[in-house]
Amino acid sequence: MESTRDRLINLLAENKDSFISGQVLSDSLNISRNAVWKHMKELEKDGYQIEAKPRKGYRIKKYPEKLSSNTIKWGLDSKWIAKKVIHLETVESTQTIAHQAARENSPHGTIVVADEQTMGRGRMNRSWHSSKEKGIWLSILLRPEIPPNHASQLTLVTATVLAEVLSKIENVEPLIKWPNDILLNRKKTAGILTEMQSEQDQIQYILIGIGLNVNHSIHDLNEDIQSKATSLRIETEKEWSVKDIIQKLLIAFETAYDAYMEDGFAPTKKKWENYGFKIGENIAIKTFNDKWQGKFLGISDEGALLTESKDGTPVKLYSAEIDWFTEQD
Ligand code: BTX
Repeated sequence: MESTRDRLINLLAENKDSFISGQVLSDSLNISRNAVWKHMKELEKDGYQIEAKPRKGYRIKKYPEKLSSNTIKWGLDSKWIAKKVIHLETVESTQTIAHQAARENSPHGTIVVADEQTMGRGRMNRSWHSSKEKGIWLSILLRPEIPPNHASQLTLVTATVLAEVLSKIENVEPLIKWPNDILLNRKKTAGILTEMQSEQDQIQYILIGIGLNVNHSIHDLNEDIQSKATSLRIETEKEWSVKDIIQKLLIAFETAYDAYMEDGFAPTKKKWENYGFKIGENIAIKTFNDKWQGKFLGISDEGALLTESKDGTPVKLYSAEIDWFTEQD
């Protein structure tokens, strides 16, 4: 059940540019006009700017910066993403909450956002540091009708979206380290974790987990990652609105996802390659039984890493250890 406060915010949000009279609000919410007025005072205390005009009524002028389901939805002109927003202050991992939401039939496009994660997850059981209100810790629930072996393409779609959104910021030049780390000045600022629940040939759901360091100072980054991680604030020397970036990401993601469903992976491949870290340069490759150096050629039509084999012919690698940071001859 939605609280009266949430219903009040929704009513005001639906009439974004006009006023709603106290009487209409009181009738719709079944509370007294005095109670409406009291709710408005509470909203102001929480950082909402309310404009009240005699004989006209109320309107929200500005939302608070603080994340909540309401502030994320406010002004978010989306078709299907984030129609359901689950916002929590502290969670172990937004992925865990999103799995639960998926099992409870939450719709395609549901998002889970937290201010802080105490056990944020990276790939292969690694951990992801997610300090309070410093970054974006977000999971997107998708129910795509694609074969399960195409799921990793959605990770590359997401990496491209992150790079595109960040590249719009002045003096920020993101690169994607294959498959999906976002680097600024060769340091990791975002990571993506894709988890899938599927049957043999059918996806039940996919969770795309995005972690993006936004307002961390160097001291807010854990010691073990200080030399290889960064944040938008460290790179631009400015604080950023986490809420605005979430909204930009969601809209860009929705557009990119729809385009992927419509046109397949080819357009994403091209975009991804625009941002590919070390494309055209030599990298050191280690597979389970071999080691060599070859030029990084790009990604294949399915999203595999395309490099030169020992004899110089192109080869696709689906998993390999790459030495990205040591300069090769
Ligand atoms: P990954 O396995 O590519 O990266 C994990 C590695 O990155 C760690 O071992 C560590 O070296 C480094 N690292 C950890 N935290 C950070 C950080 N804040 N910034 C830069 N480097 C870091 C990448 O995994 C996938 C991360 C997804 C995180 C999101 S947050 C929302 C969702 N919920 C959740 O639990 N995970 C995802």
